[in-house]
Amino acid sequence: MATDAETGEYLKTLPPKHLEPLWSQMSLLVPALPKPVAEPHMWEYSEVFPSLAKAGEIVPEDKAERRVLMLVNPSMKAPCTTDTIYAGLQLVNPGETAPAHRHVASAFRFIIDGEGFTAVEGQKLPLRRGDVVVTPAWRWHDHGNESERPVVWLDVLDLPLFTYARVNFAEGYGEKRYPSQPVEASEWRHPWSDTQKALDAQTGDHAVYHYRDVAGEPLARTLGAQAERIGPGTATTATQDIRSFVYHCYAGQGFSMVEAASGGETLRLEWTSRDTFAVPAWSKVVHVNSSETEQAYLVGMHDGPFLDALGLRQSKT
Ligand code: 1HN
Repeated sequence: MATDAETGEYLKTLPPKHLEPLWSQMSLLVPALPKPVAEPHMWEYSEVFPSLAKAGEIVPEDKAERRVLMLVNPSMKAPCTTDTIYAGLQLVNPGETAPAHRHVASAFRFIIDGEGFTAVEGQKLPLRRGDVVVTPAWRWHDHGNESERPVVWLDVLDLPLFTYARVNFAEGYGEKRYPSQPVEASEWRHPWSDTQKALDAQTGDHAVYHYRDVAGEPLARTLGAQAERIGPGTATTATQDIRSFVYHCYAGQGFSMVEAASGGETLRLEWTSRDTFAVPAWSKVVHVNSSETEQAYLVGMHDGPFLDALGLRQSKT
């Protein structure tokens, strides 16, 4: 056996060779539990919207390719809302255009207020409250607003994945708009009325609807979306999932009890219509509808397809 002094001398010889011992870091690299950096966090719309509206006044169209406030997890840096998911709130004023571009990252949009349009690869789709509209990877897209009021939506992208695989890049289209034709029904547009119908058709106090594309697959190769209905005065059963979620409340009033993977205090995140919150991987979660009379509707964007593609989806049981 070497003495401590000998081991110390030996360890000093490693860094100049760009070597490090695994044995002193093994439990960090292979922890006993999933170890997201993100923490549970709530962005109340009543707090975010005034800042976004201000950006709508002081940040002109030509100074922001996209006028977005990013929802940055308190334990992380932009673009992380969770370890794998980026979310932001975007505002387009009447008459403005968010110019055409395309990129490797995939985007979902959940429309919060107002009415606008997004043109995805030539399909000019309406953006109406509650709709989920998908911009698949590498499709031309621009946004606009032909109404009299600002349109606001939640953007959800797989951007944090590109902090590891640095292969996201974008191309601008030369002109503000990519040529498009108005379309109501599209494989990329999921109107709220269809979602609510599917949720209300399910019996029981907790209904889950998984958004699917025309091939029956999740909406992106990296990200998926689900909507949930929680009956008046009821709570969901506790889940603990390796997926992380960005949740958005479409309607209702309630709270989510979120215990982080690392344990510790359980956070109570109060939500109402238009609020958005982050649920990191492996959190224990219960959603509670605190209204005795109204249904609550949540939409959860998650990284399930990414985890599944890599064979990483595990549960402890
Ligand atoms: C993007 O292209 C949009 O097209 C929104 O509306 C948010 C965040 C980061 C990178 C690209 C959009 C984005 C984005």
